[in-house]
Amino acid sequence: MIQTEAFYEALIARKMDLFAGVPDSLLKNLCSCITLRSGTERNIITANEGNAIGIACGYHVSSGHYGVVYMQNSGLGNTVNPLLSLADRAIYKIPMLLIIGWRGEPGVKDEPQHVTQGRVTPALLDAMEIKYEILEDDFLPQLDRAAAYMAEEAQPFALIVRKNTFDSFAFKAEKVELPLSREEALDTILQPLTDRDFIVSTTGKTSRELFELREAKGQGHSNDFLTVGGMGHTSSIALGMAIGSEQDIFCIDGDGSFLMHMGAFAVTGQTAPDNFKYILINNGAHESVGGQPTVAFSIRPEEVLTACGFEKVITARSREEILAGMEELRRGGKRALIVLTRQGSRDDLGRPTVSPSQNKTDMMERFAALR
Ligand SMILES: Cc1ncc(C[n+]2csc(CCOP(=O)(O)OP(=O)(O)O)c2C)c(N)n1
Repeated sequence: MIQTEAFYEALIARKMDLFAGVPDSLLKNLCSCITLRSGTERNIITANEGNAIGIACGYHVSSGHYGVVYMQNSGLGNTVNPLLSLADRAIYKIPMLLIIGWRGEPGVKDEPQHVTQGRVTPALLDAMEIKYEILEDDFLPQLDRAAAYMAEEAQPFALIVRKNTFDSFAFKAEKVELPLSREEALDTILQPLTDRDFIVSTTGKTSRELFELREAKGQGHSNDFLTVGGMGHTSSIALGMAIGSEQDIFCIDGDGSFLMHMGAFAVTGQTAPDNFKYILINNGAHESVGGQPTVAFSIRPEEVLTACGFEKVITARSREEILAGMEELRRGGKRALIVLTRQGSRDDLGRPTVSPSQNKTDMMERFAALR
C-alpha cells in the first residue's frame, strides 16, 4: 500500500502540481489528500474529465509545470477527444500525468458497468498510444520514469491504479445542514408516483437507494432505469424516453451529473415534451465517491434551467415542499424541481440485484403493456 501523502509530496517535487479531475471511489484517499492539501486554487474538481485535460494543457503551456489529471477509468471516454486532438504528439505535444482508477480490473469482482471498461482500459491506452504503468508500492522510480518521459517526449503518461493502492487519508467533507438526506428525499418523491410513471435515476448512490426503496415497498423495478454508468447522460436518456412514450418520465439527477454535461440542458430545455419531469437532487457534492465538493451550491442551477427554457423551477428542502413540487411537475409544461439535501448515506446500502440488461427488458415490457 502507498502512503497517500508521500505520493502527493513526490508529485509536487516533480512539478506535477496542478490537479484537475473528477473524483473516483477507488481514488478516494488520493482525491481527499489532494482536496485538503492543494486547496481549490490548485485542485480543480472539473465538470467532466475532458475539461481536466484542457486545464492540464493550458497549465503546461503557461507554467512549464505539469498538470495531474485524476479520473475513474469510466471517465477515459470523456478524455479521448482532447487527448488525441490536442495533447497528442501530432498536434500540440503536451505532457501531463494521468492517474486512472482501475474499476473492473480483470479478476476483481465489480459491478456490470465496470466489467468491459475495466478489461479494455490498458488496450484503450495502447490504442491511444499513451504510455502507462500500473502503479506499484515502489512508486518513486515510476514517477521518475513518468517525469523523464514527459520531459523528453512531451506526451501524457498514465498511471493505472488498482483497488486499495492508497492508504486511508482522513477527510471531513464540509457538510451543509439540511433537513433531508437523499434517501429521505427519494422516499418522498416516490410517494405520489403510480405504476404508470417511469424514473430515470442518476449514477451512484441515488440509483442504489432507489432500488432499495422499491424493494422495501415491494414495488418491483421495471419502472426504473438506473443509469449505472454513463454519468451525466441521465437527462438525455429521460429525454429520449419521454419522446418515445406518453407516460410521465421523472428524471432524478445529481448535481455532479447535472454539471458533467450541463450543455445538454440547453437542448433539452428547448425540446423536452410535457411528460419530461426533471428533478435535481443537489447535495453540493460527489457524495457517492467520497463527498468531494461540486460547485453546485455556489452557482444557481434554477437559473441555468430557467435560461435553458424550463418555465418554472421549484426548490424544495422538506418533505412537504417536495410533495408540493411533485404536484407542480404533474401540471405539465417544462417544469423542474430542485431538492436540496444534506450529504450522507447508510453504511449498509446495497447494490441492485437485477442486472441492467434484465432491467431494460422488464422496462420495455412495461412500456409495451401501457402503449
Ligand atoms: C464518467 C464518469 N466519471 C466519474 C464517475 C464516478 N462517479 C460515480 S458516481 C459519482 C458522483 C456523482 O455525483 P452526483 O451526481 O452529485 O451524485 P451524488 O453522488 O452526490 O448523489 C462519480 C464521480 C463515473 N461513474 N463516470
